[in-house]
Amino acid sequence: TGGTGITTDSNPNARTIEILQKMADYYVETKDHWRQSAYRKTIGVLRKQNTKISSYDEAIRLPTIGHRLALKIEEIVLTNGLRRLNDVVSDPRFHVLQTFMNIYCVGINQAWNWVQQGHTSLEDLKAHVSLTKNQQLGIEHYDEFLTRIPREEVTALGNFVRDAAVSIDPKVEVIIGGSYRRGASSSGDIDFILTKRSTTSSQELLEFLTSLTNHLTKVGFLVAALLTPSQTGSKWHGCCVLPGILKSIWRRIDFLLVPGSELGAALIYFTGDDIFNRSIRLLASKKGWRLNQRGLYKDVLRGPGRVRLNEGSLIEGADENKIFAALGVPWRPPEQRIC
Ligand code: DCP
Ligand code: MG
Ligand code: MN
Repeated sequence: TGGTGITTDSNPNARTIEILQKMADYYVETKDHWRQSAYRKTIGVLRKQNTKISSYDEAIRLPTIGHRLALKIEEIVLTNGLRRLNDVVSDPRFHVLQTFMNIYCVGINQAWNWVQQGHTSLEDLKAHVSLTKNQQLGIEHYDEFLTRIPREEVTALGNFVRDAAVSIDPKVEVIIGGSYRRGASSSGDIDFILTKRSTTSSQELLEFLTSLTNHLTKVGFLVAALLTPSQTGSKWHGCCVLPGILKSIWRRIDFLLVPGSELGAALIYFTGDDIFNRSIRLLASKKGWRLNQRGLYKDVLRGPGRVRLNEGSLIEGADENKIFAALGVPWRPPEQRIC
C-alpha cells in the first residue's frame, strides 16, 4: 500500500496472530516481560509463514515456539478462540488497570502501581493516594474526557479559536490536525497547529500564544490549563468549552506552536495517526535519513546500537508534499493515513 512499508494482513495465520497479539497486549499491560517477549517472537515467526499453522506438531517445529505456545496455536485454530484470553479479560485487575489508565496524565506504570497497592476504584484513589493536580482534574472529568467530540463541535470550537487568533494577529494560521484532519466523524480531543509563515522558531510565537490563551480564558472558552510551554517549549494542553452553552462538556484541547519553516513536518506529525507516523519515520531511517516533527534530515551519522551522532542536514521542513516526494512516497491525503 503506497510503498510506505505498511502491509495489510493477508497472512494465512492472521486470526491466530490477532489473538496472540491480544495476549501480548495483556502482558504488556501487566508488565510480564518474559511472556510478552515469547508472544512477540511467536507472532514474528507466524508472520513469516506462507501456510496456515494448524496443529501442535506444525507449530512446535518452528523456531522459538515452545510447548505451551504450540498448544495455544492449536487451540486457536480448533476453537477460533483462546480460553486463557477469556480468563485474562475477565480478571478484575485488568479492568481496574484500564480504568486507571484512562485517567488523563496516568500511564501504565502509575496505573499498575496503584493496582498492585490494591486500589480498585477512582474513589479509592481520591481517598488514599496522593494525586497530582492534573490527575485530580482527570478524575473529576473522567467521563467527559472519554466522551468523543462530534465533528461539528470540533469545527465550532475551531472557528472560535480561529476568530480569536486572527483578531490578535491576522498573520497567524490556525489548522486543526489530529483525527479531525484525517476526516474522523468524532475526535478524542482537538489538536491545533498555530503557525505563521514568516517564522523560523516556535519561540517567535510564544507571545502570541500567551495573548491567545489569556483571551480565551477571559471569555470562558479555556477552563483549565494542564501543560504550558514553560514545561515543553511549544505545547499547550488544557480544557475548553463553547461559551454560552448550558451544561457543556469539558473538552481536551492541544495547541502546538509551529514555525513556518517546520510546518510540513509538523503537519505530518500532528495529523498522524501515531502508527502511520511510526511507519513513515521507519521508512526515513531505512534510507539513513531522519523524520521528526521539525523536518526530514539526511546525512545522519549513527554509531553502535544506531545511536544518533548528529542532527543531520535538513532536506525539507516547510512543505508536507515535498517531504513525501523526497521520501519517494506517493502523496497520501490525511484521510488515508490510518493504519
Ligand atoms: N502522535 C504521535 N504519537 C503519539 C501521540 C500522538 O505521533 N504517541 C501524533 C499523531 C496524532 C497526533 O499526534 O494523530 C495527535 O495526537 P492525539 O493523541 O490527539 O491523537 P488523534 O488526534 O490522532 O486521535 P484522537 O481523536 O483520539 O485525539
Ligand atoms: Mg487528537
Ligand atoms: Mn491531542
